Amino acid sequence: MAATLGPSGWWQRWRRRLSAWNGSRMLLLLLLLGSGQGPRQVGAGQTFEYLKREHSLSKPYQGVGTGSSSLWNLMGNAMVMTQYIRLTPDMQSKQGALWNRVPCFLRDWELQVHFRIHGQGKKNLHGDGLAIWYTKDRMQPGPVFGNMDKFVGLGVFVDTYPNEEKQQEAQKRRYSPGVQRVFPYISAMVNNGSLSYDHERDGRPTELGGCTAIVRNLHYDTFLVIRYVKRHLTIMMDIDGKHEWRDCIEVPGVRLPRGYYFGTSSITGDLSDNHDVISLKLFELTVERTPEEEKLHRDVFLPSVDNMKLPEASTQRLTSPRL
Ligand SMILES: [Ca+2]
Repeated sequence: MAATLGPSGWWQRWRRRLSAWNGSRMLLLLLLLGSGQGPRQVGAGQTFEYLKREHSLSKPYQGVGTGSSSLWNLMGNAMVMTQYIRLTPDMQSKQGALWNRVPCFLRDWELQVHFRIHGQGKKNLHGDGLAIWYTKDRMQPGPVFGNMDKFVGLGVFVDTYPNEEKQQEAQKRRYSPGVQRVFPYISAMVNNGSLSYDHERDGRPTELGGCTAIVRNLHYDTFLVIRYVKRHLTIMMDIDGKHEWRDCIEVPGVRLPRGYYFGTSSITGDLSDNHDVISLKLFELTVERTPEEEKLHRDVFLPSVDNMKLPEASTQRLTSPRL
């Protein structure tokens, strides 16, 4: 389902901006470390970024806790350490999550995730990975990387264990060329509450796009960026230690309601890993819209993707409470 973009003007500006980033990643990091004071203009375009503290998380994690005054709430086995938040330790059958308490009403945003996945397990003997969420519900434990199934919103998965591939192997089946995915693998899914995430197939039936991301046991920092601008979802990663963003997923026509929650979660089963989140930084992006775009980009009440039919949500509660 992955799609590429036409050469629209704003996208060209984004591309230019990205290449500018590649050359000045250290500067960017320095800016980020000291940012939060007003807007930061990137490049010569019209785009401004504002760090939104109420949706961001960084050391020393003072806003994390269980109380109602905390900006971020922990769940399950998640633990606050001095240098990171550990969603799960490298032990079997653990699950943990971290949820922002403040709903996000921004139209255009970018979430930068600094994370680390590491453990004792050798190749393909580790799991299961972590997920990043922008969803209607929060703090709902379940089977999808520690979060509920049939979620409503966006899920981005950093899946470290190839369940489907292992099953195929056990049945002595081979993939046809071009079908096999190499793990760890990043994929994205948009759900209106009607779809189940198929864990046995690593989400293949519902993925919007994906890419291989060798992210385990690395000695340098690994980052993921989820950008949502003008209904265009872009996911990039910086996992090679080169301070460069690499494209992973691009999907136009993604309609996400406002007022959802950001979160991250992880689960281990028979196999395990340490799944650590070092920081989550949410930027408001200000972009210009033409009057036509303003009309087109009206608020929606259920997540959907253009040209992709999702089954109707089984629960009408999402839009109209049943009397
Ligand atoms: Ca998997």
